[in-house]
Amino acid sequence: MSSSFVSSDEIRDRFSRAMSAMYQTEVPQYGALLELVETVNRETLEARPEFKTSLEARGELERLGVERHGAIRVGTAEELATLRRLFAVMGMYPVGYYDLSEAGVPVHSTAFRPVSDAALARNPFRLFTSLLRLELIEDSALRQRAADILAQRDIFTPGVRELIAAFESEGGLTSDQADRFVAEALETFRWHQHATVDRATYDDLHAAHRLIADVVCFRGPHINHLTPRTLDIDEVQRRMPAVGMSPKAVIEGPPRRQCPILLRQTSFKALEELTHFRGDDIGKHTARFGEIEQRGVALTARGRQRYDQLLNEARQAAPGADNEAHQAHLADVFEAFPDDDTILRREGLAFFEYRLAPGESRAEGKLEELLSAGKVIADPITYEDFLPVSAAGIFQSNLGGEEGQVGQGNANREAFEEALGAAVTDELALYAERQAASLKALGLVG
Ligand code: OOG
Ligand code: NI
Repeated sequence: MSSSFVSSDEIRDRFSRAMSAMYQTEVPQYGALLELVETVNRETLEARPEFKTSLEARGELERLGVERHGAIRVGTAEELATLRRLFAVMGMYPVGYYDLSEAGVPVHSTAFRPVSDAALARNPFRLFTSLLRLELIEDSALRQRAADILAQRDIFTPGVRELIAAFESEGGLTSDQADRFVAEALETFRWHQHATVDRATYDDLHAAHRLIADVVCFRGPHINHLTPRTLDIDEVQRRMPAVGMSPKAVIEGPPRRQCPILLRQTSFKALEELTHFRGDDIGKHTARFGEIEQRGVALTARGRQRYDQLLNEARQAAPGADNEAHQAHLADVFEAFPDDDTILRREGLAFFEYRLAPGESRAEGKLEELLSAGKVIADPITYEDFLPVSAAGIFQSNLGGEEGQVGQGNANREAFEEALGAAVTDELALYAERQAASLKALGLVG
């Protein structure tokens, strides 16, 4: 590779900053959310110095301030496949398959994200990317109309197509090319006040499912939210109303814990935005919002099964929509899930990364003994992915809370991968590799 190329990590970093700046001008409330999260993070670190030290040791503190994730929705296989090539320029690859039809949302999804430890540490920016499943629209005439509209648009600028091709043939981009790439790529995700269809078409598609109207009726896949990472999601949720945001009713995911697991998320509700339709009609479209997330340890297949079981159990007997009651109920049910790093590790419920304690030069002996003696440290590996049930909750909160009338629960990973033009990486394999590599580097076995 020519040394005049900038790294993909650098391009991703520039892009995520540019995306954040654009979204703050498009949705000013998002800027206010960033400020709120920053304040709460600062206060949390001040109040808990030992927590700060442990985040620092794990390299988590530095990346805390950079953007975490966003979400987009596309309509065709060609759009998805080109996005795959576009994200590869930024070192973002498809990880995981999420079936949202389970929850009545007619899409399936992946997350484009960095995969190596170094890339994640530099800037973990990721995009939850959903492909509309037109086959789940029952009305065949409407299905055809949506497909025809989608076939007419090109969501990419000629400039970005050229730069993607240059990256692929040359193996990289120079700094100037990278800047142009960021500017051109950003165009794909910009909000357009002007719909590409008339009011009647919008209304028909909207009636089939709000999400279908959102994907089909605009020039491109506008970024629909960005999500900073908070260290105390309960506190941010509590403070949202005071800064003029209307939080979604409940925080998705597991309850608050000593040893946070997976991912907790909440959002402020989507804004009603003025939309111009063809034929000079004006209306409103509701799609864009702000979200926050708090990340915990990645669970093994076993831990994840346990989580899914308990979450299901909790959902069988959900006590109303109020967040406090919801959280108290979840906390009761999750009593059954160990809340101690050592137990999570010994029971094989979560992934850990091993390192020598400060001052140690070699790891000699058995792993458990070295850990007990404090010579080796096991750090929880942060969960970098998403949760389908939570994602459905986020979708629904900004789609007006309704359950769509689409075919439920028919995952089709093969069709998704065919549209994508590649297989998605299994996220559990990535965490397992990272854990194994850390042991190997110490000359130890698990
Ligand atoms: C994506 C919703 C899922 C998350 O954080 O789980 C998501 C969307 O609304 O397009 O972003
Ligand atoms: Ni999100």
